[in-house]
Amino acid sequence: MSTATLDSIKHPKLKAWIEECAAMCTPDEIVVCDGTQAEYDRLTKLMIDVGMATPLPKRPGSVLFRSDPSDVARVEDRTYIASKTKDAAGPTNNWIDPEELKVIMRAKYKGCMKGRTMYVIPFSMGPIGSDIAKVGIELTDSPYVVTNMHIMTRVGTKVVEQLGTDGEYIPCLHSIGAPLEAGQKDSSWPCAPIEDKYISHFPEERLIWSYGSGYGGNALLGKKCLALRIASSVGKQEGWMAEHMLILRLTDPKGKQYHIAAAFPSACGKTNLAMLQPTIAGCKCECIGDDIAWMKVGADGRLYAINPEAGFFGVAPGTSYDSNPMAMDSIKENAIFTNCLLTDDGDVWWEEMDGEPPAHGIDWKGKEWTPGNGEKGAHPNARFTAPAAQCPVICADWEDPKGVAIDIFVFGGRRASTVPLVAEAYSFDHGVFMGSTAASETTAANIGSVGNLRRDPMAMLPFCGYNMGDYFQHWIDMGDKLGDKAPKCFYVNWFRKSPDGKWLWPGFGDNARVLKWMCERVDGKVAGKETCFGTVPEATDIDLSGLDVPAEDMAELLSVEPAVWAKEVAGIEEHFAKFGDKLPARLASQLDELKKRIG
Ligand code: GTP
Ligand code: SPV
Ligand code: MN
Repeated sequence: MSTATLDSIKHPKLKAWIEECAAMCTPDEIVVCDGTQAEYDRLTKLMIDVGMATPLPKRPGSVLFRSDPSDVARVEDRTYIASKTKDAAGPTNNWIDPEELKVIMRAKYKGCMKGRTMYVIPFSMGPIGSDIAKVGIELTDSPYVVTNMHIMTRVGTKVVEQLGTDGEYIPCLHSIGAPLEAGQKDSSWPCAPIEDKYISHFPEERLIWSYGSGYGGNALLGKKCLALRIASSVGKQEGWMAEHMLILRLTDPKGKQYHIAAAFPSACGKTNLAMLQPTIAGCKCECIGDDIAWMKVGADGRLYAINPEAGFFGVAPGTSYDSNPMAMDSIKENAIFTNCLLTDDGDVWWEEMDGEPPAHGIDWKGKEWTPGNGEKGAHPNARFTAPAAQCPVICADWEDPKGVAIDIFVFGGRRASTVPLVAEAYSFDHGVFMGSTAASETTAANIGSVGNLRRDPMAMLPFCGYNMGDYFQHWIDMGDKLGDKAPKCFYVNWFRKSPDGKWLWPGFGDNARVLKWMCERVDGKVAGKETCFGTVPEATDIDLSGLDVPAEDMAELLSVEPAVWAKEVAGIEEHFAKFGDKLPARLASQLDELKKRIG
């Protein structure tokens, strides 16, 4: 099979950039990816042959990878927004002067691809040719990144053709940061130590430089780096939105469609909600996207969303036929698994998968494992990569270049207390206030401590590519532009716990009951009671048919206690204080309104 060389690139600026990067990184070889199945198969075989990947006979076309134990998640501490001024990056981002950062990183990139191949990955975020789509070119020395990008984005020759000789693209340079000396044995997951990792964004130049990690959002640069950090900054300038949101379509028994976009922090339930199977009769849900939404105002004044991705990079632990059957069916074949347990019969397993755990297996660290040996079989941030087209409930319109008109925005997070199951905002501004003050307990999706409460506005804390005060203002401006066509805003919390630590709400497919209430609210068909936080349903307002949640649990789930919220206000004030005069006045007045409602 032929591998295209640089000669196939007819875009002088692109070619010059690739040559410049190659001169710095000194790979042994350059391969331009064509995005074909043959290319995917060739690279997968190469990784199997050198022992990086393990084939999974139980899942045709699928393989398992085990990462280095130091390289298991995004690294927020080592992620930078290198805008020209610190103020442009704002108080929530790590900032370094771009020129200073480039000096540091050039030294790291120097010779970093020695002994390796540099792959040139032309990819489109969004359907090729859609006017919302954007082209990126990722240069990487990781074949794992290439096969994952094949699934997660639209890779191939068509993208290069679309660029022509002068089309716009976002350059994304990636290296695992592990040059290979002649005769040196490669490790099965080469990467650089944590203190050498850099995930860097240059928003004014629309440039991404990533070094040292091969995992997820650190390395698959179309996802968080391009589709969120760079795109959010471009969206601010151009008047559109790039959000950390799933997109789903709910169809009611009369055939009326509602499109819902929901922002929850990493590992807080987006993939699950995106594919939910309602436990109530009559309503149908279909998936459009599970992580990112790009949204523009259409000619009719409504907000249209596309999913810029082409695959799912989903959290494996907790995924089961019981919790998320549609995800389970999406990963039966042609999937990549990372940091899951390998069973003796050539399958993968993770904590809380259906049925009994296997009697024996090889854990994510490559060690012998038996149930109860005190180790986790899969890493808590173990992931599957699977084509979105394999999801049985993927919406027929998921690749429609014009997108779907959003009716409902949902914000949320993991809160063991304080926040009710669901609340509706009193206005769009109040919805922006809810989103901007969203808080959640931290998860294993980032390297760092797990379970600490932090403010994660619109689930964008790690993903906003510019000053978050300006981002809040952008939300308010979008609301003004949309006027009465703006989506209605809600806030949910699937994660409230009883004093003895049990989930009060069954979650997953039963979350459709909450979505149904939202849709009925949009149509003015159902009641709710006003609380200081927002409009909250009474238990009788939600369809609880066939569900046996005890009445006292429902009461707890729907309770909003002013005394508790008075304490919450202190946390919100501290959070808002960070933004200084960048805090939009209308959010400050929303805080005043909240205080008045608390009394
Ligand atoms: P990222 O891919 O990191 O952005 O995560 P995500 O937001 O897509 O989260 P995901 O749907 O993968 O869920 C993460 C974890 O939360 C999994 O272990 C799920 O089982 C669990 N989870 C999801 N939805 C619910 C729910 O409704 N209730 C409870 N209790 N757990 C849930
Ligand atoms: C997230 O952390 O929100 C993810 C996983 O979707 S990663 O792609 O690694 O960012
Ligand atoms: Mn995510």
